[in-house]
Amino acid sequence: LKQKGCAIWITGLSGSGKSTLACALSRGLHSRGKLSYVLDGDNIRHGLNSDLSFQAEDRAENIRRIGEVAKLFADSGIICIASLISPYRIDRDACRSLLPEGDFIEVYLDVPLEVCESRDPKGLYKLARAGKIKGFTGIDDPYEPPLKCEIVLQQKGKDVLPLCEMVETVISYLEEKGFL
Ligand code: GGZ
Repeated sequence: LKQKGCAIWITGLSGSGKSTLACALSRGLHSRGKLSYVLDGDNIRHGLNSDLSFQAEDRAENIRRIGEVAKLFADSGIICIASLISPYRIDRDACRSLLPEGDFIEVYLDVPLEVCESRDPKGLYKLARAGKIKGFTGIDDPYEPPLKCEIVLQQKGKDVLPLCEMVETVISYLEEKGFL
């Protein structure tokens, strides 16, 4: 097998577009003949992690398990794309340390809270503002942005970054680092 695996770890607020980016990236890799697999927090919480809540300890466990699974995928030569809020730096750093140096690629989807809240695709921000969901990230629960990470995707000005541009940025990084 010629392909070298890695973990692409997409972090950001709810509604920042992590799942959309993960999916588009996976398709982009597929069209280049590269095998990838998406581990999406929201999906995995319906199966493997259905026993976990959104309290800090359970978020830590959610992130830890996804990190361990990502490590297994990367080990097998697959490009694993993990998309989950992963709000705590310490939890993301613990996942980073599971993988060989250079194989954990942290991507910060830096979308302002106001933008995520105005999208509110599932109406969760509305519920959180109304106090019907407690401990919602960005509202009454913390989000710690990366201090230093491999890729920051930040919009310039009013318009959101086009999806294809974000995919291109990540793919160029993978090419540059010899993963593609
Ligand atoms: C944050 C929550 C919460 C709370 C439910 N806080 O945007 P979504 O809806 O589709 O994805 C979010 C998902 C978060 O799961 P993660 O596994 O990514 O989170 S973490 O990494 O922090 O463990 C959101 C929904 O679940 N959701 N309650 N209280 N997001």
